[in-house]
Amino acid sequence: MLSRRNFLTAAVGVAAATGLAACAKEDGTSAAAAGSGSGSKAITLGFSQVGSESGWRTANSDSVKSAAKEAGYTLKFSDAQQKQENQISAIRNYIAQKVDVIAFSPVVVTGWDAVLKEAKAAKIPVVLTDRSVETSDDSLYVTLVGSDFTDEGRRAAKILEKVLEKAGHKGAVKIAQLEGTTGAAPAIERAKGFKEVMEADHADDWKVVVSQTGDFTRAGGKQVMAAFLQSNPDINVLFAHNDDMAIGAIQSIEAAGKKPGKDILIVSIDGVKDGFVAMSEGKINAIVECNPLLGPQLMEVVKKVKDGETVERWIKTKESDFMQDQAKDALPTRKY
Ligand code: GYE
Repeated sequence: MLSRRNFLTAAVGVAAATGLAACAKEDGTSAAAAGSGSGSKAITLGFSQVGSESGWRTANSDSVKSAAKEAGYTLKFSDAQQKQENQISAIRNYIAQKVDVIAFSPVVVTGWDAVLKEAKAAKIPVVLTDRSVETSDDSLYVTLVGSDFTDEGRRAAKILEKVLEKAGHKGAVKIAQLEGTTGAAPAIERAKGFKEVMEADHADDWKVVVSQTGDFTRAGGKQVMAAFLQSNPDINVLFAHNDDMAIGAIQSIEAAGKKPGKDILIVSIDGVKDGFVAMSEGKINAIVECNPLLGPQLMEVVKKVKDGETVERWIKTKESDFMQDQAKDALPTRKY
């Protein structure tokens, strides 16, 4: 498997973009005219969304829809309800409808080669947003617009160091991990980045004692945390791969008579409004931001791709980290 880092250095984007230039010519739209708004054919973008599993996803869908509107594109949008087969059929539909560009946020990393080959054969360029895929042929997609999830995992471990210090925590750190959707890039990579820092710097005192998927949902987080607390009542840290699972877990922690943010220190990822609310109430200790507002960047890339321009292989999102004492000030400025 090629890591995301290797993707960066891969020169395949150039090859893919060359293919796209031909595609732009074939539909009779000149690069200069495409999407310029001066009576030219507007861009039709087919977008297959993962689902509506989290606050992050809602903000991401809204961002894609409003940015497409703003750019004057025709957007065909479908929600796959976290099912790969639904995404594959949505992509096949977009191919049949001969959209100009297909964008999608792949629910899991594997199993895309066949449908991506169909898109390539139809000369429809594919842009990944948010999540990456593993593929045997790097020319099957042009670029990824999204975050560095491995780094988010590392940042979560680093911020946990601060949280433990602030709490004056002594002794063993017994971590419960709520993983995202099994096989999804953010679940794999966040776990990997966290583990990397843990093994390098805290091999003696930190241990992930339980780890299971909560599928990035509140209901999943709540249910799995309840089971964790039964099997491992001595857990003192929760690392949740997203805010929604942390919020679900908080309900189970409280139901078990414990104080979230005190008896169990909580670090999560995303930075959605409800996460900030929980943080300002002292229930989440720190959040690593993952920015869902990818719409405007995506529309820019789609235009370039349609025009046959070369784009970077991975267009990374910029994000920050937040500790509890910053939550109240930051809350009114959160856009999602
Ligand atoms: O963290 C989670 C969502 O892929 C980055 O998916 C995204 C993740 C996000 O369901 O809340």
